[in-house]
Amino acid sequence: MAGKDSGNLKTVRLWRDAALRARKLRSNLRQLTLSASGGCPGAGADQLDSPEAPQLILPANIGDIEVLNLGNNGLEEVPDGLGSALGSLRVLVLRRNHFTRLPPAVAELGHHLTELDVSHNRLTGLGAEVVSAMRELRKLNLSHNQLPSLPAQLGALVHLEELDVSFNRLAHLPDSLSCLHRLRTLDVDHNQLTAFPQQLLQLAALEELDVSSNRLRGLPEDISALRALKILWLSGAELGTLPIGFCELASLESLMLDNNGLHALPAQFSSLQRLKMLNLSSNLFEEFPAALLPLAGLEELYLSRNQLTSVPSLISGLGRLLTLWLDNNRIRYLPDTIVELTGLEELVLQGNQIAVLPDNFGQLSRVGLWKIKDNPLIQPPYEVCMKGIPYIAAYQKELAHSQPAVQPRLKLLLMGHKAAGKTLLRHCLTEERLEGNQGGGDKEKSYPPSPPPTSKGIEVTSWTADASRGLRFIVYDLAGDESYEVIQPFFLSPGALYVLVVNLATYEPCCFPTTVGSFLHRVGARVPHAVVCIVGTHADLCGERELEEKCLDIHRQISLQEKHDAEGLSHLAQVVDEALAGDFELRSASPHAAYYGVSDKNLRRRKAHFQYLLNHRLQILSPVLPVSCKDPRQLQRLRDKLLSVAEHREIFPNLHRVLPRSWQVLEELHFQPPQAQRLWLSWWDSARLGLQAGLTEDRLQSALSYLHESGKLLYFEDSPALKEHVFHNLTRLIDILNVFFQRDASLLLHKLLLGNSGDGEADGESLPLMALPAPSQDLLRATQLHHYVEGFLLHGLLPAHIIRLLLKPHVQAQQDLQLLLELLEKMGLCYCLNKPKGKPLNGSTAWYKFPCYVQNEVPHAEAWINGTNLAGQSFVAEQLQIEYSFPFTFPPGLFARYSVQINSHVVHRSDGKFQIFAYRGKVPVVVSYRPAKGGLQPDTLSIASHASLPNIWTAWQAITPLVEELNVLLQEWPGLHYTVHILCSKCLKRGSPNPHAFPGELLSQPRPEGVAEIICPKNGSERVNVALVYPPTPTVISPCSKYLHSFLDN
Ligand SMILES: Nc1nc2c(ncn2[C@@H]2O[C@H](COP(=O)(O)OP(=O)(O)OP(=O)(O)O)[C@@H](O)[C@H]2O)c(=O)[nH]1
Ligand SMILES: [Mg+2]
Repeated sequence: MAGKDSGNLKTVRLWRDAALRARKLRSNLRQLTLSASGGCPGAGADQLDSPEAPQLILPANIGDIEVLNLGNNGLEEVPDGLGSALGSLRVLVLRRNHFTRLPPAVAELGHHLTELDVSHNRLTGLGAEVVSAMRELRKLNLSHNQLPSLPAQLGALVHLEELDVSFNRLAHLPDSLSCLHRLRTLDVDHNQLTAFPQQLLQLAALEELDVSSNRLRGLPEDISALRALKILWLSGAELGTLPIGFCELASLESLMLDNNGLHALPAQFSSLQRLKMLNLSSNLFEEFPAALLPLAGLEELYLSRNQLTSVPSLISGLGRLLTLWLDNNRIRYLPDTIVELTGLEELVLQGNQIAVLPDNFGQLSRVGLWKIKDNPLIQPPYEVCMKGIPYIAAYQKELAHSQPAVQPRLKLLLMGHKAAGKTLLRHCLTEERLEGNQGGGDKEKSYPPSPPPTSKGIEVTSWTADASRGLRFIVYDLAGDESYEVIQPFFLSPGALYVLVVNLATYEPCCFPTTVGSFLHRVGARVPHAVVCIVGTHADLCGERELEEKCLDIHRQISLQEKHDAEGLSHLAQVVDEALAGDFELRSASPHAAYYGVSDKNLRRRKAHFQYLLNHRLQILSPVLPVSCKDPRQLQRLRDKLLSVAEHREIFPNLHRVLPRSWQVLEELHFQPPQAQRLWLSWWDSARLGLQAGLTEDRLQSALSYLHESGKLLYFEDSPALKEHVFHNLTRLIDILNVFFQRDASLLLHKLLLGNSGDGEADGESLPLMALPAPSQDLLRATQLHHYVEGFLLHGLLPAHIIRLLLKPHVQAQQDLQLLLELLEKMGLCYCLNKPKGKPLNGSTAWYKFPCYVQNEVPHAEAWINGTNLAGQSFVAEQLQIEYSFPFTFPPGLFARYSVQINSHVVHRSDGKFQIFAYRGKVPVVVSYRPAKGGLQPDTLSIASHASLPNIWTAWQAITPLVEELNVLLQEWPGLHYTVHILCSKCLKRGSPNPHAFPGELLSQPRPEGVAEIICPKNGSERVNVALVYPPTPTVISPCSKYLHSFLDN
């Protein structure tokens, strides 16, 4: 009984009950289980290497055995003497073998056999004689075979009580079946029936019937004859409608009707008063079927994947309901009475249009399974709803006792290419409305404002866009210069409005990828589902026609890109589907197939990820909005437009939410002295403020996520390294980041000279200067500092005392510097070159390396060359190489941050712009990044090592932590599509330019049992040792980001 949509707990329960029943029946019998000597039951018989079918020998003296299990042995014939040796046999289990027909020996056992299980074999026929011989049979399982028909003799087995012929190829059932008057259970699901078999209507004793997954296309009116029927499964049977006679099946307790194209139920359906479980999922109901409301005994109701828009208040009449699934409909609100269903244990509402939950949700305290994601929730806020009923209850209670405050505020990010006009646009938009700035912004209010001389990386300002409604934008202006690539992703958060700025004067269709396309890819990878609008500046420099054409071209190319990406993903999802359709054994035998050897579980994960990517596309608002910063009217139009987008309830539902007073107090407390001045607060500091505001720790998270999304502060709840910090002082954080990422020699020098001229010399770390006259001292000092600046810009190297000078205004004590450096390390921006792991530096100067500054193309490569032969001939050792490819976009700054992240795992490293050579222990590793070459080859990042075959585990040990570290970083990019492959060592050894790539999923799978080699389809099906493809122990699949996680859960 495995209908497509019936994969719920209840199926499992039913199965378990049946299994228990069967076991109980047999528990008093003498049993024997035999397996073939070479057989390895767990691995499946197909994998046996032996060309001959396995032989089983029956032990002597088994005449009194009553139950014989020969399952899972790869048998084609039963052991010799079976029929004569087993005079008392009653139960024979032959499942999961290779029988193509019923063994004739079974006929000899026929007169005493009561149960026979031949499921999961290759039966194509039964043999009329054998069937007729089994006169006493009570239970027969023939499921999962290839039977095209059943013999008429089956009808002679008049004692038969249970018959399972599911998963065969039956187009008809024999007429004689109607003689099985004792039949209680019949499984005919997953066959090729084209109508409901009339003969079944004679089976008056039938209690359980499964006809799912046959194309029945309707039921006969006289189905009412099956009066004893308690369990009826009709999933995926293309019924379309139900006849009125159906409603006379008065004994029905469980009914599966999912996936049948049903629009409505007959009014008489309400007479099925014994019904406890009803599955109507995946049908076409637009209205909640009223005929269900009188079914007071109903305990489980599934209405997932229909088109319901509302739920009637009378649902509270279903007072025994334990399970209610209403996911993936179009429900806009729930009736207040739903909270009267206090017995509910499962409530599934995800994928609807619910914005507000009824009050008193806390009454549903028994709900353990609660799914609400993918609803435009406003009240309570999404974060609260996701956490579960107790949180909703607490929130609602608090709301009832406090005065709610409305604070519409939206984070607005300006992004785009260098000199696109973001900063001027920000000035012009916020001009006269400037409400004192929040971040490192400047103070000009005059028009025309002159933009700052050098772009400042990231600037944050607050803009009261509509004073009458109190609507405020927190504007993040992200400079387009590449130097900032490594830090900007920290500022891209969900729930914001992204404004992509394009200079229309210089725009040409050929520069779409660099000025628009790549930005969209990045935002989509970091914040899937983000809302983006495109603003074209410099309109004053374009003719009317030119303006129109360019805007249209951008619009067109965006659609093309979007279509191309979505099609690509759908295709990839389809490949996974196809792989899933074949079974694992088949997959493991097809080296050419895309998912060679990948487990079903891994494939389902993959599929879920593709589905997530497809369902969470950017929301790009069209058309392109042209504007000239010189024209106040156009600027006003743009302001109005941005306001109307922000105010749009469906686009930004959160803007309209009513917030609890405590959240507001929490926010105010963060920005009050003394904590306001601190660079960041620890999570505990924040929690203490939360307590002051009346927020207990468990509810703090929701409030902080809200403040993060609305742009007020930064709080990285998903980052293991950063979630202990709350960055409320954005101005200072950005100032500090800008110090390191502005890449401007004169600015750096200026800062150093300023820093050095102060009282910094008092401590021992300042520059050691000899006793020289003052002017020469100055000169020498300047030269030395210049030298440091050069080293920094070329190699990314800085000693701690110079960093201290650079950070002078932010650093009072040595301890401050230490904390700051730790923060930069946690952010993955730099690492300490010479600090031994976990030990302090004894007096010597600590040197820091900022990998994003590394310029040299080729690092010192001794480590790697040791393994190879310089003449370019083959490697002495075996190579392991894991390759990540990024077909759409490579996350900006990823390589630099990864360089930092791996530092705790490696020693003796040597860094190049695109490659790092290092050792893990004594084993060499190399990490290399290969940027995309045009559109043809994707960006790749690979991690490699080598060792001799017997020692290959050392190479795995070297690369596994690096792989896991990369997986952690990639979680910051939930919308990113990338693939992982294990390159074939044999191909690498041969120096093949195009080595075969095994699916990366194998990294998280155990090595297949009993298999020593797997096949590389390149180079004439060469055999590769499994140890070169599967790690010794499977890598832990990194916990996916919370977004995908909840998606997978559902
Ligand atoms: N004529 C005209 N000039 C503009 C317009 N918008 C911006 N500019 C000019 O374009 C140049 C670049 O503008 P910015 O605002 O600094 O560009 P940006 O996008 O902030 O650049 P980065 O910060 O480097 O990424 C400046 O000289 C602006 O004065 C416009 O609408 N019309
Ligand atoms: Mg700028």
